[in-house]
Amino acid sequence: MSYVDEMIQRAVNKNPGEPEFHQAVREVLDSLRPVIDRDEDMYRRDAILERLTEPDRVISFRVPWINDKGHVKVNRGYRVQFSSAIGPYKGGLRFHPSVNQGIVKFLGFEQIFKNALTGLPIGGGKGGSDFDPKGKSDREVMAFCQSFMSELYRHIGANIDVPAGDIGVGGREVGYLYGQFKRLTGRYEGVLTGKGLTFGGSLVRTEATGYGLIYITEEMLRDHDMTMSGKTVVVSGSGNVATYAVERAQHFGAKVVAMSDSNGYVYDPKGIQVDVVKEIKEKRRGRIKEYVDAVPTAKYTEGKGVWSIPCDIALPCATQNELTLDDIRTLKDNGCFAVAEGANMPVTQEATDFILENKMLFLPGKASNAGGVTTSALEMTQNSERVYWSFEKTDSRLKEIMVNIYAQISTAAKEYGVEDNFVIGANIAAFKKVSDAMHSQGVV
Ligand code: NDP
Ligand code: 2IT
Repeated sequence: MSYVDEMIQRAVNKNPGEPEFHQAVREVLDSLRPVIDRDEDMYRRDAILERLTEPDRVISFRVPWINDKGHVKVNRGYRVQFSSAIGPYKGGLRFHPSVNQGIVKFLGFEQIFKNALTGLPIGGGKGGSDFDPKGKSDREVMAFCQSFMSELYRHIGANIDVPAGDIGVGGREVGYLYGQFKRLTGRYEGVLTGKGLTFGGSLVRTEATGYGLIYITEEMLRDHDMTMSGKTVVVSGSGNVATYAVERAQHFGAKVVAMSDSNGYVYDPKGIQVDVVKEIKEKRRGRIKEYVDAVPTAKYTEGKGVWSIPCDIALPCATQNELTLDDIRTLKDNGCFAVAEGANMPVTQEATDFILENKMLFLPGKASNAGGVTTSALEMTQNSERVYWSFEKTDSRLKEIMVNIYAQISTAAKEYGVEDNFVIGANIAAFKKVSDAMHSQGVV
């Protein structure tokens, strides 16, 4: 059996009950065949793939907190510190009832490669909890965050591990987490990113993932003699990534006609009004169906059908495995020619294979959603310098880095004879950096 096949099998055998982690490992390792096969003996001898697929450490802990009725609740918290080959662990925290160890490991594993593509010195990590912030009062969310940090604080630090937001974790949660870290340690340091603008946060971090997604998508289109202008776009999700992807796509002249949440989707043929979405989601913490109260000409439909709406470009920005083989067949039949992942691994393996076989354009999340962590790293830079950068400076650095990521993944794809296969391009370009650092640092 080839080294790659052995290692895929090993990841499955050693991590039972973690299908998302298996999926992420399989996708990355499959792409690396052209690199590994050239020098299999060396990679085997140094056990590069065994070390790459085994996290530095997995931390799991009890999070007890008291709800508004005075009852004690217990959730489980995680932090997976996956790889520090190229910098301190960096990656978000996800609060969602579906969170388990396998999901945090898949996200931490992806983060290693994403962070390498940014060209900034950050390793890969991820964390979170099965806590559901939906329907909780601010006080309950604060109680949970304080308890979560009461364990997490001993494992993180500005030069050790720097968490940030992800699903269910935004400015409010990062603020509570930061306050508790400071209280426990007495240290005012850039230990979290996505902080409020009055206490060390960076301009553009809120917009960064969605904006970055559009910058790299535009760059891919430009490279294929097209532009976003005049294209019809469908975006799934209506959270942080989705909202700012819509905002930037519209800025570039696209018409975004649909958004969704886990209950259903809205179709607005005149173009989504992003201010209405912000009002519902950011201020009221409401549901996307409320959109039609403000825009009666739009239509709300219960259920998962957002991909049935015809578009040129699909931007999945909600969660993993939300866009299936059936969805991509429908999208293609309706004229869709490009998909760029705003979420982490939103397109299933079968749907990705279909996309590549049918020569549709496809940007994998580890490249296309790297704008968030990029701007987090720029926040770390500003914290170290003890300064704030302007919106324009931060946004132009973000854009520059997204364009550079496209150049790296497109060059790597060409170099290995698979032009326009950005899945292989991204995995190879990132792996080369990480494995080079691993070789140089010896057996650790
Ligand atoms: P938010 O919590 O702000 O929004 C998540 C959105 O996705 C909501 O609309 C939510 O709907 C929907 N969603 C979540 N889980 C499900 C589910 N199981 N089924 C259907 N819909 C779901 O999160 P973000 O926008 O921050 O994150 C979205 C994706 O982008 C995630 O994959 C995340 O890992 C990724 N990402 C985020 C970055 C960031 O900077 N925030 C950076 C890079 C990637 P509902 O409200 O109904 O739950
Ligand atoms: O998936 C991701 O890249 C994020 N949730 C952002 C991580 C970060 O550290 O900003």
